[in-house]
Parts: sequence; C-alpha cells; structure tokens
Amino acid sequence: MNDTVRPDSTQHFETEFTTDVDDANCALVLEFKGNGTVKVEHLSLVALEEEKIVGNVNADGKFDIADVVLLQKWILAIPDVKLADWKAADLCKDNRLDVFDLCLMKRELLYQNI
Ligand SMILES: [Ca+2]
Repeated sequence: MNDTVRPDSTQHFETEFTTDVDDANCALVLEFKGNGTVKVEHLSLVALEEEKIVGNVNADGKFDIADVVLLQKWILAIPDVKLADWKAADLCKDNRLDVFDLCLMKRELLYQNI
C-alpha cells in the first residue's frame, strides 16, 4: 500500500495477506516515509479460516491417494493410524466416518484424475 495519510486524519487500511505455512521468513512490515509523526492506534491481525480441501484427511494441503490410503487404514483399525482432520473425510456429511466415506473419497479421486 502506498497511500498517504493527511495530517490530523485517520485512514483505515484493510488487506489480506496469504503465506505458505512453510515460509519462515514471512513478515508484515510497516514502513513510514517522510516527515511527521504517525501513530498506529489499532492493528489487528486476524487469521482467516483456511479453505478446507475435501478429502484432505492428512491435512497436507492436497487431496490425493495418500488421504484415501490413510482413511482406509483408519477404518481397518490399523494401530497408530491417526487422522489429522477427520472432518475432511466425512464426505457423506453425517458426522461419522465409515466405508461409505471411503467409497466417496475413491470416486472423488478418480474424477480428479479424469
Ligand atoms: Ca492430503
């Protein structure tokens, strides 16, 4: 933003920033140029809800075969299998995970690759 704030006035700025979770160098910098004094009265950083990826049960940012395999292992009660985001696998939208969700995930994956 390169907006100018006139003396004795207040200006409201609002913008969205998106960064990759792996970006350790991400920073929000406020830089003031010129003469005078600027006071920052309110600065709010609000984390917006991440857009959910349907089927992304391992929460790695994409829906792929790894999610299907993970859900299948979980349904088979293989020890130490944990779902990072079980709601992402609830494709039936009935607040439970079962083989019907797995079937829909497989179908969804097939449609993605057509
Ligand atoms: Ca995934």
